[in-house]
Amino acid sequence: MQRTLAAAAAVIASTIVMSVAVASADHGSVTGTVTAKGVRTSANIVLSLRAPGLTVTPPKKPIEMDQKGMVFLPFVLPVVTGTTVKFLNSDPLPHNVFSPEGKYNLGTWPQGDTREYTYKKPGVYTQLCRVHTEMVAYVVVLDTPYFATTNASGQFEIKDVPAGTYTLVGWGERLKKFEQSVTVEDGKATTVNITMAR
Ligand SMILES: [Cu+2]
Repeated sequence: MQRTLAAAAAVIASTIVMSVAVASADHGSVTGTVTAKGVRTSANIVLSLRAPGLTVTPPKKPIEMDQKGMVFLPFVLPVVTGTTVKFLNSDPLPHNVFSPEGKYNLGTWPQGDTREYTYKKPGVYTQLCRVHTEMVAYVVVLDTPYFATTNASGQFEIKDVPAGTYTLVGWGERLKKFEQSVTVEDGKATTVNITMAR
């Protein structure tokens, strides 16, 4: 009987230790607002946290970028290095995808067909269409799992970030690159308000 009680106590003790461990693994976040000057919107700005030794795991399934209503959707697509992007065409006419930085041209294809491209190096890849010269989008390839894109109000939230010191990097179309050191604490939100300019 005593042995059973001791065993039960041991189980309870280990359960408590486990729940404490889960609580302490409650990561922090970085939130804030970007004010973009000299451009018409503070939306679609990619904020990412950089630090030495960060590793990324690309998703098993491709991430989609559509061409619909004569625009690329989304306009800015942040992904981690190694991600495959599937380019769709939802319009009743042919579209093309090529990228000057990536030096790839996936061809021109009709509605319903798709093409894929795997991004092996970090960087910003402009997506253009040879058929419609006004079409433009960006695939932003990152060597960090911690990133977010600003909404229409310029707000962003990078979630589930382990405690530590990072370099917060901002990228937006036609804007100068932004960099600032930020410290993240577990269980807390670090708020950073940023101004970016052309
Ligand atoms: Cu097109």
